[in-house]
Parts: sequence; structure tokens; C-alpha cells
Amino acid sequence: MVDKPQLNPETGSGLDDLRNAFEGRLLFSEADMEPFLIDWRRRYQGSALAVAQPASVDDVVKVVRWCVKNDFYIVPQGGNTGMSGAATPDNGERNIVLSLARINQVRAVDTVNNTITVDAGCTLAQVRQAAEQAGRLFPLSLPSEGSCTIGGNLSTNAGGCQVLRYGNARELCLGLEVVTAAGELWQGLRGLRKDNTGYDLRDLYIGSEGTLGVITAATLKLYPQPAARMTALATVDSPHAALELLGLAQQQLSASLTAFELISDVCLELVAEHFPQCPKPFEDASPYYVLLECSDAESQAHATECFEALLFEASDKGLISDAIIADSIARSNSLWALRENISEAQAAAGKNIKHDISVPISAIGDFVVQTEKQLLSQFPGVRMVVFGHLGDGNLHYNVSPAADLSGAEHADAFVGLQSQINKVTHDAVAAVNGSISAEHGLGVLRRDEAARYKSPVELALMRSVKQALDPHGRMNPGKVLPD
Ligand code: FAD
Ligand code: 2HG
Ligand code: ZN
Repeated sequence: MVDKPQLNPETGSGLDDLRNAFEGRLLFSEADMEPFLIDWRRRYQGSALAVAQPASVDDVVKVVRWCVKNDFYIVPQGGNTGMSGAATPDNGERNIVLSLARINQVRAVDTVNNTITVDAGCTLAQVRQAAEQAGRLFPLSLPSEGSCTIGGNLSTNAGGCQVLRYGNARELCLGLEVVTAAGELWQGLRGLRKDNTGYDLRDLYIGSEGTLGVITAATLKLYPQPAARMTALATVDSPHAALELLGLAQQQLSASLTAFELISDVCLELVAEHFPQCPKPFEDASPYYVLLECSDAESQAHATECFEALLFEASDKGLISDAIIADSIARSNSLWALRENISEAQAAAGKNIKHDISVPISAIGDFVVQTEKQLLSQFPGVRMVVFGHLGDGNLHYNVSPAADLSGAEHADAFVGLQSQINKVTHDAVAAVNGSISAEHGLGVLRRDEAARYKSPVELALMRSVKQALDPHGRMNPGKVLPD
């Protein structure tokens, strides 16, 4: 093994070789590196010799080659908003965090091919805005869009609030540019809807959480901007009623139904408490709410007619008891703020235990009710913070401590229950052939748990892929696959 450079953290001396290897920025002081060494949830903290912020793709190649030559591990990082600790280095002494944040230009927009090609460090909001400026829609939509990057979105195969209509990040990506674990540049930025020329390397890198290579750019699909959008928040008694509403909405609105999000009352309580600008919108509380949106290709009048007809019928059938239809963009934004602030509100309320599960949509009603019953009987008083993408069969089935036990002094005891609470929840998921990570990836948080549910054959195939693309285990060690 090559000797580790002896670093003087005051002056950075000892890092001259790496500093001279590329043109971008190198951070090495504790204070500068601190935000890169801890995850968004503040659950994982790691260490690195330095944080490299390349200024170009050529720079990425040079940093990776430096790491290859000097026996260092590479931890790619985008906006550091990931939920599974995948962008945080471990505690090893030979990590370099490779932050893509400074490689952030929109390279090209092709309105005939309906594609946009962007650097990996572009934020999702930036890409959505560039698409809008070209009169198009880039439909990936996450509450974290102001900070998360396209490289991170693809590496986690992010989902979000419009998967129902447009698919997740994988389905929106046509081509990739990647720096391999050996420091070679793979130019795969094809804007093709059809390409059956062998193994799909693009699909291997998507969702691989930085464990196979570094994504430096992507060619993404664009869609027409809808002529009109309608948003409503409706009250429902149960997840089963919400599912009936989903069926009705799909039947009446078909492809124009773009979002169908379930929100439990506890979520709105938390949002109202931590975001005073987002009070609970109904006078009477309901156990659950559905936030639904349609995007109409025809006109505002057509959208209003279809949407109102749906809600009237749902009310007639007794599926909803009340609803707010947004009559302006501002009102629609305020309804979405109730949904999008849930994660931050739950984080502000103290430590919590997350589950990002997906099950067949037909099984999700019983899953919610029965698993809640089981958890409450084994862990009395815990609060179920249930919300998410019901239309995709994907819920954030999160658990918080009882309100009177949410203080920091109780946090460790609560987090200590994590593996037991995970087991109850994930066994229930496995029983209906579901997934324990629908959109947040495995990282470290779900790595060992996933290995428990996957078959030896599946794990062996995954290890073969890792071995083929990163034979020296240089990329993001300790993530996705157990050692
Ligand atoms: P990071 O957190 O920096 O990295 C995530 C993973 O990708 C790591 O494994 C990292 O090594 C790897 N990586 C990053 N960039 C690259 C690259 N260029 N090449 C190779 N590997 C790379 N997720 C959803 O799916 N749906 C949601 O609705 C959603 N809502 C969220 C709401 C909030 C408030 C927050 C904080 C997070 C939310 N997330 C959601 C999670 C998160 O935003 C996504 O996982 C996002 O895709 C991560 O992007 P990032 O740039 O922050 O990646
Ligand atoms: C969302 O849908 C995110 O808002 C975050 O995926 C989920 O905080 C969570 O558990
Ligand atoms: Zn989500």
C-alpha cells in the first residue's frame, strides 16, 4: 500500500501532490470539511483526508486517477440530501470525498428530441428551471430539489411526487457520462429512446449509490408543459378509502393524474408545530388526507371540469368528507408546502426511525393498518408518521417517539429500538413481497437489512457487478453491499 500523505491541517502541506493533480478546489481543514462529513439526518459522521471539488470532468478523471495511484477510496457526493447515509465517508483514513457540486452547467437543450443534457452537479431545481425556460417540463419533483443534484438523483434512482405519471429518475434518463473506478471516461450521453446494443451500462450506474463510478453528466427526457394544473387536499377516513379514491381518480383522469400523496394527521400536526406559516387547513381533523394533482394537456376549463367531477363523485360515494381545491398557484403551493415540509418537521421534532417501503398497491391498506397495530402493541405510545407516494405503493412509514418522550434526553433510548421496529415493519413488507427501500437506496442505513431479505443468488449477482466495475473496491466503500 502506498504511504498515506502526512497532512498538516493548518497549512494543507502534505497534500501538494493531490492539490497539483487537478485544477478545482481542495478542502482539508476540519471546519471546511465538516458539512461534507455528516449526513442530512445527522446519523452518520465519517472522516476524509480531503474534500475534492473538481471544476471539470477532466478534473474528476484526474482526482480518480490520483486516488487509484495512491490507494485512496472515493466517496462521490452531490447535494448531501440522501436519506441512507450513502454520501458520508466511513471512518477510514484513506477517504477522499469527491463533491460534484461545482460541475453544474446545463450543456444543451434539444426541444425537438425533447432532451436536456446537464452536468451531474446541477441541482434538480436548476434543471427544472432550464426545462421551463425552454417551454418544457422536467418532471422529477422532490421536496429537496433546491439542494439535491442530478448526479445524486440518478445515483439513488430518486422517486418523488410525480412518479405516478412520469416514472422515477431511471425512467427519465436516456444517457450518462461516467468516470469509471479506474479513472476512464465512459461517454454514454445518448439521447435515444431505443438502444438495444448489449448490456445496459447506464442502468447499472443508475441507483448504484456511487459504488461503481462517478456520474459526471446525464441526458434526460423532457415533456410538454401541461396546459393547466389542479391541486386538491381531501380528507379520507382510512388508507383503504384513499385507495378507493385512487382507483376512481385513475379511472376518471387516467394519465393526467400526476400525484397522489397520502398524509396522516400526525404529519400535519408536526408541520403546523414546526412551520407556523403552514397551519392545519381543515377545522376538523381527519385521520388521513390525500393530496392529489392533475396536469391537463387541454385547458384550465377542462382541468377544472374533470377535477371537480372527480371530487363530487368521491364525495357522493362517501370516500371523502371535505376537500380544498386550490384556486390559485399560491394556494396550490401552500397545499404542497404541507406535504413537502413533513420531513423537516419530523426531523425538528427529534430523532425518528424511518421506513421507505413499497408494497403492491393492492396490499398497502392492510399493511398500514395491521403493521400499525403490531407496532403499537409492542411499542406503546410511538407516533406513526405515515405519508408518501400512495399512488406508487410507496410510503414513508416513519415512527417517532411519543410526544412526551421526544426530548433529546430520550433520543438514544428511542433509537435503540430501531432494529426491533425495523424488523416488525420490514417483515410485514417482505410478507407481501415488497421492498424495504423504495426510493432512498440502501447506503449504510439499509445495507445489512437488505442483505437479510435478498436471496443468496441475488446478492452474489450484485457482488459480481461490483467486482466487474470496481475490482479494487475503491468506490464508496461500505455502502449497498455488506463487506
Ligand atoms: P447525495 O446525498 O449527495 O448522494 C446520494 C448518493 O448518491 C450517495 O451514494 C453518493 O455517493 C451518490 N452520488 C451523488 N452524486 C453522485 C455522482 N455524481 N456520481 C456517483 N454517485 C453520486 N428522495 C426521493 O427519492 N424522493 C423524495 O421525495 C425525497 N424527498 C426528500 C425530501 C427531503 C427534505 C430530503 C432532505 C431528502 C429527500 N429525498 C427524497 C432524498 C434525497 O434528496 C435524494 O436521495 C436525492 O436523490 C439525493 O441527491 P443528492 O445530490 O443530495 O445526493
Ligand atoms: C419525501 O417523500 C421524502 O418527502 C422524504 O422521500 C421521506 O422523510 C422521509 O422519510
Ligand atoms: Zn418520498
